[in-house]
Amino acid sequence: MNTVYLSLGSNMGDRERNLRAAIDALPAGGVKVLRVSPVYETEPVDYTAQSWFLNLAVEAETDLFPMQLLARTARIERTLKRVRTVAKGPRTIDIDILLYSNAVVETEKLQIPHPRMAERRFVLQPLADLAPDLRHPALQKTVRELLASAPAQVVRLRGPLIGTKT
Ligand code: PH2
Ligand code: MG
Ligand code: MG
Repeated sequence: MNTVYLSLGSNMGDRERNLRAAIDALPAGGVKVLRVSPVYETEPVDYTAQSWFLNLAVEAETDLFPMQLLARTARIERTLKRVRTVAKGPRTIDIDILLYSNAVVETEKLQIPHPRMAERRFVLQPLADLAPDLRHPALQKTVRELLASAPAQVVRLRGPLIGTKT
């Protein structure tokens, strides 16, 4: 079993419903959800001409290899009708793999730890709620330390995600 951390985001349609549907779809894909962070309403970064996101983090366990896990999360994204129009633009659901045990994966299709996680409060804040003392296997800093030095971004606590099956 490997412990994995995922970042989920939505800024189109019924955002909470999309997050809930993605979390509920994980177990059938071989991903056992252990804990879900609170939901945050977050200012868009990178591509800023888009609506605010709801973001959260998930702690899960899986026997899938990293590339298999990516295939499962991509399938859930497709099922939830994610359409890729603009890079880093609006989406019904985005599921990113942040960490996979202490693994470092460097392929063209998949990089773990997620290459931009250290700069993103919308990732680090919910992750810090679950695992503040977790150490980034490449940067050798804890999530709490990364959050303390991350660039400014508005990240507002909205509260727990209600109604997931897990
Ligand atoms: N995802 C992006 C780009 N920008 N901004 C916020 N606040 N939340 C996101 O999930 C997000 C983003 C690309 O995946
Ligand atoms: Mg993303
Ligand atoms: Mg993504």
